[in-house]
Amino acid sequence: MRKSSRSGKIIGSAVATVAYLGAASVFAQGTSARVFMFHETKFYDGQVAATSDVYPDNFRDMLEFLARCGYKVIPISQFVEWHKGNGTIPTNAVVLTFDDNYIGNHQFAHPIMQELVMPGCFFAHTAYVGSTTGRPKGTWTQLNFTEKWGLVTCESHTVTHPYLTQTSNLNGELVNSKQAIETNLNKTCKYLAYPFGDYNSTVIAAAQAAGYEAAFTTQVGLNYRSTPRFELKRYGVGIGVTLAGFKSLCGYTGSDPNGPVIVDNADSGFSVRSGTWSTVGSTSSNYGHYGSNYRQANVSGSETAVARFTPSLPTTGYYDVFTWYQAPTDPYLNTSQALYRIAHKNGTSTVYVNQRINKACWFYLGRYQFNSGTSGYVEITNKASTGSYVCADAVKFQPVSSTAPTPITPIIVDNSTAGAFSTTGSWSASTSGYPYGSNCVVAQGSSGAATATATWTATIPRHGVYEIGVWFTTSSSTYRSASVPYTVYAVGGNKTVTVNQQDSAGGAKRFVSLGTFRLKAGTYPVVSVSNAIGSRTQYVSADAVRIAWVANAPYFTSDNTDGSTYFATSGTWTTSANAGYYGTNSLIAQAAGGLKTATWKFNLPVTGVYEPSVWYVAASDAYRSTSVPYTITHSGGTATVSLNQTINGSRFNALGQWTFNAGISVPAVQVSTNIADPNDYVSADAARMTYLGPQ
Ligand SMILES: [Ca+2]
Ligand SMILES: [Ca+2]
Ligand SMILES: [Ca+2]
Repeated sequence: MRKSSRSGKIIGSAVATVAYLGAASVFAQGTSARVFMFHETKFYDGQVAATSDVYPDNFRDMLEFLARCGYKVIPISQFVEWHKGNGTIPTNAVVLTFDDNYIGNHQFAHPIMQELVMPGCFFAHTAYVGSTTGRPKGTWTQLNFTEKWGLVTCESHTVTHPYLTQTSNLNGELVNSKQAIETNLNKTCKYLAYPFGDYNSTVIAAAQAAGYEAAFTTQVGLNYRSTPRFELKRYGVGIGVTLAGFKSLCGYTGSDPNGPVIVDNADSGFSVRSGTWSTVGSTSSNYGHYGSNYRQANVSGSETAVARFTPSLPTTGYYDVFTWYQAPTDPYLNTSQALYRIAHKNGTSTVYVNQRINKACWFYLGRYQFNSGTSGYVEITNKASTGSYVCADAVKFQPVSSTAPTPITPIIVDNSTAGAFSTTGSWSASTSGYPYGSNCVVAQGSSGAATATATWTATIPRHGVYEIGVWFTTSSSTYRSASVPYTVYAVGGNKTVTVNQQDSAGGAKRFVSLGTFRLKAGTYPVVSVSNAIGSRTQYVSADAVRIAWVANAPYFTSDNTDGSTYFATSGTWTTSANAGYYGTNSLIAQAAGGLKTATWKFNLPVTGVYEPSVWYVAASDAYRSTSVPYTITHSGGTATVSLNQTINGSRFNALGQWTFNAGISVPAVQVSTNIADPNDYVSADAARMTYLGPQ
C-alpha cells in the first residue's frame, strides 16, 4: 500500500508513482521549496470570475504537470520541519496552499488532489467557516473530512481576515483562530497565512507568542532555509495563469514531451486565416475564458472568418482534442453551432459545438491521429445561423494511447431525452422562458407534500465526483417558486438542494449548479425535482440536467508484497512470476493439503462506502478454479463473493459495495483455497478499495 504519514494519518493512493511521505530519501535532497497560493477553484457560474480564481480543468492541468515533470508535492508540515532543520525535502519540492477556505476548494480542488494523491493546506478565517454570505466557505464538517482523509490540513488565516498591522485585536485574531481550529478539528494548529500578505515585526512577534511555528506571506519567490520562517514566500496562481504560465512559475524549461500541447489565442500557434476576429476579455473581467483574453467573430450565413490553432506536436500518434470558450453574461450571444474543423493525419473532421453551454472547461472534440510537427490544426469558422458570436479561445491536444479511455464529456439529460425522463403527477409542456431544447414541463405547486415529481436518469461512466447543474425556464415571482427542491441521489443518501427559479435569480439560459456530488458508476435516477414548494399558486419547471465529471474516485491498493500491515497469509503459498501480476509478483496455492488464506488489509481514512476489487493473474488452464471464494468483512458483517479465476484475470474485478469503518490495517478482503477440486489453484495478488462516498 503506497501510503503512510508522519502524523499516523492515511492518504489515498491513486497514482502509482506518487509516494511523497517518508519517501524523500529516494529523491535527491532539495535546498529550496516552491509554495503556491491558490484561492478558489470553481466552475464558471455566470458571474465574472475573481482574479484569484482558477477553473478546475486548468487546476487539473497544473497538478498533472507537477506529477508528470518531476515535481514533488509535499505536505506543508514536511516543508516547515525541513525549514526548522528536521528532515529533508526532495528537489523540486512544491507546497500547495489555498487561502480563505472557499467551498469550491472542497468541491473541486480536494477531489482532484485525492485522485492525484497530492497534499495541501487550506488556510481558513475561522469566523467565516460555514458562512454563506458572499462566496460560501467550507464548513467544519468539510474541514474535518479533509483532515481525516489526510491530504489537506487546515491552518489559520486569522478570525476575520483583517490587515494585521492595523487591527486593534491582533492577539485575538491570532489566538482565537488557532484555538477554533484546534477545538473543531482536534489537532494542533501550527501555521498562519497573513491576510492580504500584511505583516510587520509586531505581527511576527505576536504570531510567535501565540504559538505559531511558521507564517506565509504573499511575497513571491523560492523558500530556502535562510528565508525567515515568519516571512515564507508564495507564488500566487490566478485566473489568467495558463499551463504555460504555471510552468513558468515553476521555473520549468523542459519540453514536457508527454504533456498536452495547448494553443491559446495569445500564442504563436494561433493565426487568423480570414475575416475579423476581435480581441475580447481580460484577466480582471473573465467570463470563463482561458488565459488573458479570447478572440471572437460575428456569425455569418457564409464562412467569412476563420481562425486556426496550430500545435507543434512532439510525436506522431493519437491525441484527444479539446476546445475552451468563454461565456458571455448572456450566453445566447454565443452561437449554438460553432463549426470546428480538425485537420489530422487521416483527413479533416468537422464538429459542431454549442458554445452556450459547457463553458470555461476543456470541451472534448474527439480523438484523432496527428503527425509530429505542425501539419495538423483546429480551425473555427463563423458560419452559423444562431447567436451573434463565435469564440476562438484555446485548443488542447492531449497525447494518448489508442486504447486509453475517452474523456468523459458532460452528460445532458433533457425532458425530451427518450427513456431518461419520467414524471409523476400532473405536468404540462411549456415553450416559454428559454427552455433547453424545444420545451420543458411545468407543474403547479403543492402547499404540502409533493404531488408531482420529475426524475432524470443518467448513465454515470465511472465512480467519482461530478458537478450537477439544472436548467429551468424562468418566470416572474408571481408564478414561479423561489424554493424548488431538487434531490440528488448521491452516495451516502439523497441530498436536497433548493433552487430559486424566478426571473430575478438570473437562472435563465444556463445550467445552475447544485454543487458537486459523489456518484457511483451505473444507470440510475440521478436527480429529481418535486412540486413541494409550499404554495399552490406558484409553479415548478423541470427541463434539463447536466452532469459534468470532476474527478475519479480515489482508491487504496494493497499488494501481496506490501508487508504484514497490508497483507497476511495462512498456509503455504508459492511466489509466482507468471505474466500478468500486479506489482512485482503474485502468490499461488493449491487446494490440496489444507486450507490456505490470503488477507488484504487497508488503512481507510474515513468511514464510508467503498468498493473492494481484486487482481489475480490470468490463467485459462485446467488447474485454476472457476469458483474462488472471497470473503469481505465490512462494518455490518461479512459477505462472500465467488470469482472465476479462469477469466477476467490481470485486472481489478469489483466484488461489490459495502460500508467500511475507518481504521489502520483493517482486514477487508480474504481469499481462500476452499474450492471444489483439490487439484485446482488459487491466485492471490492485489486488492483495492475504491472510496465512493460517505455512508
Ligand atoms: Ca484565450
Ligand atoms: Ca428541454
Ligand atoms: Ca503483486
